[in-house]
Amino acid sequence: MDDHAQHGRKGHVTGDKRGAAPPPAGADGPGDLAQRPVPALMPDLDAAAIEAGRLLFAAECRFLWGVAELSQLPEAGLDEIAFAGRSNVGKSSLVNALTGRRTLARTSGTPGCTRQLNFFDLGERLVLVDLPGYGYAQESKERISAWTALVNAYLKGRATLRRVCLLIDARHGLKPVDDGVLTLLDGAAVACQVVLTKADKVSPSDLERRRRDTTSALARHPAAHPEVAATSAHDGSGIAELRAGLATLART
Ligand SMILES: Nc1nc2c(ncn2[C@@H]2O[C@H](COP(=O)(O)OP(=O)(O)OP(=O)(O)O)[C@@H](O)[C@H]2O)c(=O)[nH]1
Ligand SMILES: [Mg+2]
Repeated sequence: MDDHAQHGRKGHVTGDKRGAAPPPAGADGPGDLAQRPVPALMPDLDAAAIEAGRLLFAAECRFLWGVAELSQLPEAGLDEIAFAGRSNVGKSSLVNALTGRRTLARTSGTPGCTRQLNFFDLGERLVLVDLPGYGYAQESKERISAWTALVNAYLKGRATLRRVCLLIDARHGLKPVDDGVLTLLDGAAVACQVVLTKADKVSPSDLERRRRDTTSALARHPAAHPEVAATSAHDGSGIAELRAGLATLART
């Protein structure tokens, strides 16, 4: 069965899983939902947009810098897309899935895996930034507030930051800390795309309900793109569509 038939949307390209990274060892277990298709994301994307996204993310992607303090932030160059969200939501896994690499960004089932801002050059057209997570409770208060301050300062003050992908676990939805990030991005006028992660862990109807609820909540946030994406780094759902959306930001 091809992807068009799977998703029942003739004429639209959806859910192309080619190139998505295989799930890393230790991924949250998919249960019996892993193999079923996730409903189409951004169904109006045409084949040319999907292909542009595929091509961009098939380019070489290399680690540039790891930044643990604001003073170490390198001079801004290419436009940047940052991946933000609560600890363990799947930021590093999404960077790996988008770039089709298994171990580009380090992932772990233990929250607090990413401890610095990791910058990756994508084909000299765009920079991807994998951020430390918000709210890792097992760390000391000092470390949490230092990470939060670093991430917030980066999000508010980076001239080349074109878009923030704010990741939300599809099982849990928006939390107060996410709302705080959205408010910060509103204030800084930084465009934000909300991405539901771990879509393989919820049923299609729950995913749609979560998408609707999240979309309604975003109406209060002018910086947020009104359309909510949904992805699974585990089975590749929504990855091709997100690549296509992000490719519109890349240097040509
Ligand atoms: N089932 C499933 N598990 C996922 C998915 N994405 C990530 N995971 C798992 O969730 C856990 C956390 O993933 P990470 O990518 O390390 O999360 P993170 O947001 O980068 O975490 P921090 O760096 O600690 O903030 C790992 O066990 C991943 O394998 C997904 O789409 N589906
Ligand atoms: Mg991480």
